[in-house]
Amino acid sequence: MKESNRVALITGVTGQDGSYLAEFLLQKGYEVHGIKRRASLFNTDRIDHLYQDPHESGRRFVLHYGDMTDSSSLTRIIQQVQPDEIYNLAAQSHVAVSFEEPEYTANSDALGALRILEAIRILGLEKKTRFYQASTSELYGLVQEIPQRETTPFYPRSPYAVAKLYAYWITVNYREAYGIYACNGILFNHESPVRGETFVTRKITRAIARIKLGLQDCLYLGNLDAKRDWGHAKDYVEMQWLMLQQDQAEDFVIATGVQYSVREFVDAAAQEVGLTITWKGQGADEKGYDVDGKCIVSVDPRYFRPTEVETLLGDASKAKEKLGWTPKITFKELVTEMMREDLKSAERDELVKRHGFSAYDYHE
Ligand code: NDP
Ligand code: GDR
Repeated sequence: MKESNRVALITGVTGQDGSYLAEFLLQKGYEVHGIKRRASLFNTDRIDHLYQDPHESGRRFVLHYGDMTDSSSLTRIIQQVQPDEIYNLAAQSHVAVSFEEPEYTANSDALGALRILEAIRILGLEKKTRFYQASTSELYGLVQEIPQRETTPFYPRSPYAVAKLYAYWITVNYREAYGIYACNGILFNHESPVRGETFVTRKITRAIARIKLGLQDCLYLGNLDAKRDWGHAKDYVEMQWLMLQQDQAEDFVIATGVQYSVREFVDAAAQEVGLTITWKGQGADEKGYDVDGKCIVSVDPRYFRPTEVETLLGDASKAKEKLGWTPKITFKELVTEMMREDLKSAERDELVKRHGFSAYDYHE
């Protein structure tokens, strides 16, 4: 079927990946439907540039209210949209928050995937609708093999990862039991300038920009030794699409094959704005100082997790061989882009402050 005749449905369209994927599919000519949940304030910043007025005819981008915890909304939307492809990206996606809200995380991340697969089955769309599940390198948790590939055993280390383990297996089960084209993308960490502000990379680039401009004194972080395989979200959403275009549904690891520690990410971000950090102390007492001896980074144990994932490194050879996929954006380019965008917004805040307005006045 021509791409211009295809209809895609994205859950989590207001999130980082949802916004990149919606843009990508619209460029391919898809009609794109997205599910957003009700919030008391607008939460569509990442997709506002894609908005199309509902009063205009021939709309290619349509939003629907729904929630991963509410079967009735999900089934209704799927029935109405009759999608050729569903990308299930919606999730309570913060690992640390999952320790605070384990039941909600299970409901949205584990049962949410089941609700969509059941809707496909109940509506008789098994042969029509292809399903992508946003699985995660967090499944490897306490790693059993380095690097991690599709055959590496799972050992989840958080309520988030355990919920995603259920979603992974229910996707495999519905593929085998009902012949649904359903697959898991086991994606390693991927970031961008629109990454949520509480994930470590964005927290770092935002804070370094603000420290550079005198808007903030210190960046407080948790485990600086954690190592991650960080890629760019833009590269990774292309892979999500590719996975649904094959003859047979399969699961794939998506990663860069290179890892850095959180500390190294801080150093890379600081270098972008000409700051050099000297690290002193260890564990909960570690601090980072600028050339004037001012403490600008400090460990705060409140950001330690009850069980941590210390190291993740992916092997995406299968994706390379079978799909011809390799990431295009390097770690250095990722950090440069994130820093550039966060510097721009810090400069705006600094300008407002310099002219005597508080952020509160400004928003009024
Ligand atoms: P984000 O946190 O940026 O986006 C999550 C999206 O899910 C948001 O649109 C959010 O809505 C929505 N959402 C959360 N709960 C619900 C709910 N109950 N009902 C409906 N929508 C909901 O995540 P990313 O874009 O970074 O990640 C996308 C997916 O990929 C997630 O499932 C994540 O777990 C997974 N993943 C992410 C990786 C990464 O490194 N980014 C790596 C591997 C997997 P709202 O905007 O209203 O909050
Ligand atoms: P992660 O991402 O848990 O890998 O999950 P996050 O950026 O939150 O943490 C990465 C590592 O950094 C350490 N860390 C901190 N993390 C945060 N958030 N805040 C801090 O202050 C801090 N200090 C140190 C963490 O302990 C961790 O080791 C992300 C999410 O996008 C998931 O949805 C996704 O499935 C996985 O990536 C792959």
